[in-house]
Amino acid sequence: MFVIAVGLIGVMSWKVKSSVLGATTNSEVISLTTDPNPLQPGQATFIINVRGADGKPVDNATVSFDLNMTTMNMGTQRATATSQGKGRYIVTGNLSMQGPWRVRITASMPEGSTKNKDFVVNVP
Ligand SMILES: [Cu+2]
Repeated sequence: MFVIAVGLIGVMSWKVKSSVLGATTNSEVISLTTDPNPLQPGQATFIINVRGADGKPVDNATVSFDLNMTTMNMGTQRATATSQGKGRYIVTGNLSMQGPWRVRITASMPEGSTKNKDFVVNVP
């Protein structure tokens, strides 16, 4: 429970900073941070953390994302994230203009399930 509480606080504080909206759809946890943060137009690194229902990092998931604006079709960017260990995956994308972008994360978990989570990040 301690780990889960810390995770929620982290997500909430980051949400305030970056105007990110995300909905948890299951007990597993997919969380997202960006570099830079706050974002700016151009290349960005998306840092995805994947944990199982037990709160432990999941390293051998297959994590992919697709990226597009919420307000217009800019062409969907798709890529597979690279595992860095400790449940951390990174992938880059091009936020080519200011405004709201939808980041859809798909994680194929080692036990066979697939988890999806959408985030909206704002490029100010
Ligand atoms: Cu646009």
